[in-house]
Amino acid sequence: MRRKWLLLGIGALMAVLAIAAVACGGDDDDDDDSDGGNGDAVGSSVVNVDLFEYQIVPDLDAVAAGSVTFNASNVGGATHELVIIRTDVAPDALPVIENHVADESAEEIAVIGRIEEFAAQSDASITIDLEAGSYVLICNIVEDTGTSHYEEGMHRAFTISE
Ligand SMILES: [Cu+2]
Repeated sequence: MRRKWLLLGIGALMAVLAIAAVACGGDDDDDDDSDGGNGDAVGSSVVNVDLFEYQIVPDLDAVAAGSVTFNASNVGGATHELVIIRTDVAPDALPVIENHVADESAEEIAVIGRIEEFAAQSDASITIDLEAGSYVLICNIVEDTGTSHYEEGMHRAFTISE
């Protein structure tokens, strides 16, 4: 009998600790809010992106505004890059000049970040602050043969929410 009461007591203690842990978690959130909306309260997200011929496949299509890390894996057989563009234009309708997306000169798109060309079967990453809005992820490589990775399909819509 005594052992049973001891177990009940431990169970009750565990329940109290669990409630206390939840309550403390809530307090932490309140503290963050009271910081006055500085950088601490902004989210940070990680997006894993596979690139291959000829697709860009992120594991998430939308994350919250704030610091975003893109961990890119080139799982294909050719060199690729990852360009993060802010635009309201549809992913497959970006302005193109000589098979490239006109990433530097077109007014309707803004290049926010870029992982420069990286080799097949290698990884690369970038961390950037992104505001809420519509984005497109592309690879803008055009091979000597004229093959445009963008025109072959390496574009993907991506959303940053509030
Ligand atoms: Cu590519």
